[in-house]
Amino acid sequence: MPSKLEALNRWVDEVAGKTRPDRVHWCDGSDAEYRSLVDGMLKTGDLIELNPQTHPRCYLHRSDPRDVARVEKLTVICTKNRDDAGPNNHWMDPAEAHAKIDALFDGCMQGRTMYVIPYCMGPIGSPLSRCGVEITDSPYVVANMRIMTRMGTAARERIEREGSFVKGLHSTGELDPERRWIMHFPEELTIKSYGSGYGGNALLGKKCHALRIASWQARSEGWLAEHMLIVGIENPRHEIRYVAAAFPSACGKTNLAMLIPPEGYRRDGWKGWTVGDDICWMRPGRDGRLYAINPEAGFFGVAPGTSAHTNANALAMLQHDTLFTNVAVTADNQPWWEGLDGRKPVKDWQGRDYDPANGPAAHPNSRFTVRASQCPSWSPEAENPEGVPIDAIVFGGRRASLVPLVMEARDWTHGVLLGASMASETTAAATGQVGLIRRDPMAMKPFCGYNYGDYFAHWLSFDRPGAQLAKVFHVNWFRKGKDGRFLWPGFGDNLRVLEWMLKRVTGEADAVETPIGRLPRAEDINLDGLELPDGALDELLQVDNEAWRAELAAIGAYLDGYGDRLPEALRAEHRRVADALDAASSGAAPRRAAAAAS
Ligand code: GTP
Ligand code: SPV
Ligand code: MN
Repeated sequence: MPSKLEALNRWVDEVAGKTRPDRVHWCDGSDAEYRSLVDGMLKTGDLIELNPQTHPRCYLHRSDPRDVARVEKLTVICTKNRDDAGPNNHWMDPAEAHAKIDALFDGCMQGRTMYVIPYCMGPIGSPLSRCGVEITDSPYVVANMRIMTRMGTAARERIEREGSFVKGLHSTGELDPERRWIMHFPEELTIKSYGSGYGGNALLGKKCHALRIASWQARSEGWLAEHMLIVGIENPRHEIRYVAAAFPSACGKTNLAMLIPPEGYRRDGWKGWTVGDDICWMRPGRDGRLYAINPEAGFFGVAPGTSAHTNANALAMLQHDTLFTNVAVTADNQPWWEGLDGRKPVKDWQGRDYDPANGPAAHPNSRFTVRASQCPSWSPEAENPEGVPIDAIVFGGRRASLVPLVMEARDWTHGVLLGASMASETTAAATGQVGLIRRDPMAMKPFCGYNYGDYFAHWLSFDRPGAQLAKVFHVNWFRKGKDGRFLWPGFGDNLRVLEWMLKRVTGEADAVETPIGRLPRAEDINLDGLELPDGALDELLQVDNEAWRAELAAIGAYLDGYGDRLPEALRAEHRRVADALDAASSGAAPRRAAAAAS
């Protein structure tokens, strides 16, 4: 059924004229529609039913093996002025980009159904939410969008009321990596994606809209669109404080968002409440605090490493009504991945008989798609149209050395520098080599839709009279010892670090001032019930001045790459930290005894 909004109908007609599908289907988001999509995909083999006794209504999708992750080198930002996209993005002139991708869209939906998906990112009634329409020829994309967003009639009605929406056009094309583009036109609120059926390349509401386009809009409208989880931490006094944390892809957001407190903590009444696991939209409220919503309605999470031990909440929600992509299967047709348990898979992610010589059974970037409400720790506040107040912002990366378990920024400006200085090992979430350290400010390197210099300035701008900003921290769960093993147990035990952070927020914990930030003393982290190897915590909290001087030099060189667009205040903050390190090394400045910071 076409829409009451002429502009929407016109665009749909125009796209249909170009792509020439056999049929056009307007999605209503109903259960019956989802059922019929699944039935169709079971017939074509796009989906395989998993064991209905152990995993009712769970299905497996096997991607083309050349299409299993985001492709950053084919992801482009098309702005009139190249500098507006910045050195952090691949750029293409908008006219050239349209011409290139429109040639691929020409007639590409012949013989197929074209689906029109109106969706809302965020609660339908929230002023912070934003809507879009994705047109796609992939029923797999429609099924995923149904789980990941508020999709269908209610979204279409909001779009008709507002009269505007982000346009997203997608076709799986031939899945030929040589004929693939993920293009963004922020000035036109338009996305065009061709040649990939995979997650972030194809579910346009997610990274394309909710981060790349939204970050652009957020800048002009005074809010933030971030690659962050949102979690509520309830303490024994039944106070819930919300934390937003930015870690790069496959660096622990889903796991922290669903954290289960260690046993002793549980006994004392601590609890984690999941609000979001990937994207956070945040803006100052009338009281000056930052309020955040999760624009998504589902999780598209990393399967490998998910187990009853690491993330029991996730495992519980994956027992029914879940789509699995590129996992392995056991002899009795249950989904399986590395790290799940000791069973042996029989088929790998490509459907071959499992042979360890072929590599892991599940693809390292295999994923599950599941409705957020299936998560046992799902927070009722996730539906709050006003969002939740954020008390702590956390940045973190995957760093085998140097970066301590946790540190606190002295103030907002220093916090922005901590975010801008982030670096992390690359992971399987994007194509390319895994394990290389690269700069990934605020975990937004692949997702910031504009020049990072302007983005840092936008972050700094939130520090203004009347603002009641969150405290900013930096963490590293991935520090390794000499034996190559993680020094910190991670997962639920990360609450021990969050407890210190939240007690810093309420003024109940001490910190030690160092040139790079404020750190807890070893005794400030509660280790009750935890066996850490001798000296591990000291190593985790150690600051190596000489190595940090080299790091600051590298950070400075990186930031200089943004030239004139880099805000002077950030440059000055970098100089302040570098000078403090120099002074500490030369002994020129009187060394502060481990003085408690305010
Ligand atoms: P995206 O969905 O790609 O944005 O990733 P994410 O940040 O949500 O990552 P996720 O929580 O799915 O974690 C990715 C991988 O890191 C999984 O294999 C986890 O098991 C592992 N991981 C998560 N948290 C921790 C932790 O605290 N310590 C260790 N050692 N590994 C972790
Ligand atoms: C990520 O890569 O950060 C993801 C998965 O969350 S995707 O949706 O593919 O971007
Ligand atoms: Mn992500």
